[in-house]
Amino acid sequence: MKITNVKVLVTCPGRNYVLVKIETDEGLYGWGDATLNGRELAVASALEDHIAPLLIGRDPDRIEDAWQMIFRGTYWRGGPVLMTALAGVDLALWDIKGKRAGLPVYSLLGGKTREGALAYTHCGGEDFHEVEDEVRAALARGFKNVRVQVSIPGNVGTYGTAPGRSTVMGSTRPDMPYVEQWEPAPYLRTIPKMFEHLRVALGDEVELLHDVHERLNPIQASRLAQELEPYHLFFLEDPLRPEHKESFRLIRQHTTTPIAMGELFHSRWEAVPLITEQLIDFIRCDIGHIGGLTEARKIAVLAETYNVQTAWHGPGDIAPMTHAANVHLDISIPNFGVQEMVHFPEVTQEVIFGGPTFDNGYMVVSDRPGLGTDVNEAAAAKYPYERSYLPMVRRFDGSVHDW
Ligand code: CS2
Ligand code: MG
Repeated sequence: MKITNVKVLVTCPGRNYVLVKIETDEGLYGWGDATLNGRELAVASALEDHIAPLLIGRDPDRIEDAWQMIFRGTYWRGGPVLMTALAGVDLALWDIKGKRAGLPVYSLLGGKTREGALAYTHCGGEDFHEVEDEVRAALARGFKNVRVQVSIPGNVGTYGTAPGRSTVMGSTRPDMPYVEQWEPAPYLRTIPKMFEHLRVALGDEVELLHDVHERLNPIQASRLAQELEPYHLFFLEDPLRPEHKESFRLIRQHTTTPIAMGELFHSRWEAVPLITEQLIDFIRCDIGHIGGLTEARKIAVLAETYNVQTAWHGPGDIAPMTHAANVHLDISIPNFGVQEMVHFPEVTQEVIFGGPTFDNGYMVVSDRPGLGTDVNEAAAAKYPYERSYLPMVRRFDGSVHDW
């Protein structure tokens, strides 16, 4: 079997996605996801202009060799754009391999270790009562784990809650980044109070998670993690930016709150110290930005060796193929922890269908060969790319902060 064509499809059914279709001379094809929020066209160009020509004529069965060739075959390797492009190719090749074998990808990865992947969903609100109501609604839908985020008094727009279109320092145009205003002090005062409210209102059984979204400095993150200990979080996510791996030691010295990190990693070497020094409890790489299933399963094995569990990134700005890859890997490894999920809107499912489904707190994938997802290319053509950016954040004094 030979690869005959690599098609890159940029479509915007609800939000922009970059999809990769690898076609073969025997009629089999595979779809991958190469979506990088806010820099979609950079990835599309990396694929169309640089990577696709290297794949034509190759045997699609040789996934590891293709991975090594694409990753190591460029002198300046890695980074989010190139690793997202590589992930798109990798997922498409695993999709083909499954179709060729007549097996779902989880079977190729060693078969089921569990029936489904315990899922968590996002609950956000303007105040504690609104968050509580969202958690109750999520529990009623069958979730047992929920991530909770709340607006911060005085801040404009807070990650995980209604976006704040600050007109103070940014544009309100839909095709330009809106600017949020954020200060750490009110955030650090508010979050422990939110968990106090939720534990009193909901009890101890519901598993609560929180995403700091990399906005704190090491001592602030250590203080927050310590103050949250009484509320027994399932995990506290992304307390620091990935550039500060050594500072996770400070957090560890101050708390037993479980720590999760990894969605911003674009290389397994970023994960190594946090795993081998057991500075984290959950590794949360984004399979669509770390280089695909071929790379993620190597990280899962390293994590297993150090008793670290997986919690792959599962946001709304990666396509259902990556969510499917998450679950195929989740249900074929021994050290699965939890799986972030989102419900895709109808308009997205019109274009990209066959993704994982939700069943009473767990995500499941079909037994269809490959990843199980497919794309309606005619429908995709109805939704052309629309430039959009992730938000930006500035402090009240106008200085840039991390979103
Ligand atoms: C978040 C993401 O889901 C999460 O854990 O960190 O929603 C993240 O903000 C986006 O994927 C950024 O593009
Ligand atoms: Mg996150």
